[in-house]
Amino acid sequence: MLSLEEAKARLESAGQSHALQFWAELSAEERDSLLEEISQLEPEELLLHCRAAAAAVSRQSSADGRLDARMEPVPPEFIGSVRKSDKETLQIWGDEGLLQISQDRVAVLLLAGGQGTRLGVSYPKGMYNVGLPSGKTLYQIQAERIQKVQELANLKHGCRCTIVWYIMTSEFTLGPTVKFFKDNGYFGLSPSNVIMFEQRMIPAVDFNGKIIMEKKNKIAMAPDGNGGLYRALVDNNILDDMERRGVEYLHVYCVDNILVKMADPVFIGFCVYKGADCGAKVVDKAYPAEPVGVVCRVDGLYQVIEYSEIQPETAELRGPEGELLFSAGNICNHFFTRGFLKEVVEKFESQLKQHVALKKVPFVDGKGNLVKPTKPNGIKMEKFVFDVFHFSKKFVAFEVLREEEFSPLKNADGAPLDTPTTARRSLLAQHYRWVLAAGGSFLDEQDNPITQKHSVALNEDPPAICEISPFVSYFGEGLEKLLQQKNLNSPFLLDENKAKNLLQTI
Ligand code: UD2
Repeated sequence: MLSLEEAKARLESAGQSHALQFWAELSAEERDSLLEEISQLEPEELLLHCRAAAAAVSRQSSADGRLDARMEPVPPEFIGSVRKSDKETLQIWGDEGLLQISQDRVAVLLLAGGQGTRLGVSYPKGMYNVGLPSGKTLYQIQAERIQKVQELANLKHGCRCTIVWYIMTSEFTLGPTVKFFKDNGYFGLSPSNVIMFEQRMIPAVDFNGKIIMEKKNKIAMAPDGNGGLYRALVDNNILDDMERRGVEYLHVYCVDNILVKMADPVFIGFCVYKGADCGAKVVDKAYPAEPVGVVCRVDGLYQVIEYSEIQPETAELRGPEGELLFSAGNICNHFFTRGFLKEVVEKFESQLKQHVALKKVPFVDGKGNLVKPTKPNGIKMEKFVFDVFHFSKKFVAFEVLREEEFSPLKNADGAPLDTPTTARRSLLAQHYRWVLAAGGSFLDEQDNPITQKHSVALNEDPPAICEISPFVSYFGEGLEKLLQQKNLNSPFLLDENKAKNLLQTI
């Protein structure tokens, strides 16, 4: 930790001496925590960061406009698609993925350093329970899906494989995430295969390039965006760990999509089959302002333009059939080879774009009073995980079905979309469809048949409530032998025990 003199010198060289203005009023403990925080700011970077933040605000709007003019949609023939591929092709990709998994060459990496501000909970989003009959949280569902894919690969290839789960957290989420996993016995996974690490934090800066103090002894810090991944990989020797374990392919995903297919064999297989070093799952965008980035090309290179940065007129552009021109919606599910990641961290990380977000950041004024601003007063700089796509030598996009793969939890209930209710409904609707496809049907509590509905709208409750544990089925497979011609009383929870009982009755 720096001494007071060293801290003063460091701050002064970056034009940030005000961070110590309340020093005389602080207790010994408060002084230590402030010095600790200042010690973690690298002097050169601090100066550049504050200057860049102030300069970025004025540049921002004009630069984005220029980018829009250079955007082109991804030609359809460059997008692999679940919808447009026949069963045999999907099977070939899925088999390839399971083969790679069986050889321990696939790992998953969860981006879980975000603060979940929109959802408004004080704990990490992965700990959220959306009110499923089982009461499972997002973390538990994900942990169980990992175990199920491992089992599918083991059964097919007679092995005992491991999918390592890397989890990127931040100062906000590390402590509670570690505790949650420990308290829940890592949901059946071996702790040595669940590797949590922390991304860096950076200071919020006001419009004059001065770091914002949120308390007299505390700088307002925020995680450096999900593109902080690449630095965090280096800081925490994650690529070495992957190499040591023989992991060649990484499926990176965001925490809040209740339908996420962990280490999806079809996606992994597709990317491997195509010889890709980098890939992204996309869904057809639902409406122009949907908060997902669009995968497109800029100057011939693949890129994602984030929803916060695309001009509304561009997002609304339509093709000849009335379809959205920029329709390849990013769902934050990415494929990377270890070789590509190595190249990124060695050669390109420092070139990653800094995105600017103007935010209302609470601060202490010159008299030490806490002020909660009513309009944006601060700049947060963030890197985005997809900003490495244009360094790829072979990029692929893979279009998946929204109802099977994408239902994010972003907002608290009461908002129209992406809430706990919509997430719960999507999962229950998916499992309802799986039961019908397997030849099962539903009865109500009085044993009256429930009329079947073969298509359930995205934001609608299915006619019957049914939840299937990931331990029983990963993507709807294996249900026929259990459920064909069975009448199930809604609500129906199909866990491992019930599946065993059903097998015994056949
Ligand atoms: C993300 C995508 C967007 C779209 C959407 C789909 C980015 C930059 N944008 O937007 O294009 O795919 O998801 O749901 O990827 N995170 C960290 N560290 C941080 C900030 C975020 O790990 O410093 C994690 C966060 O915990 C979450 C993921 O990154 O798992 C996405 O973050 P978000 O929910 O803030 O992103 P959103 O919805 O703006």
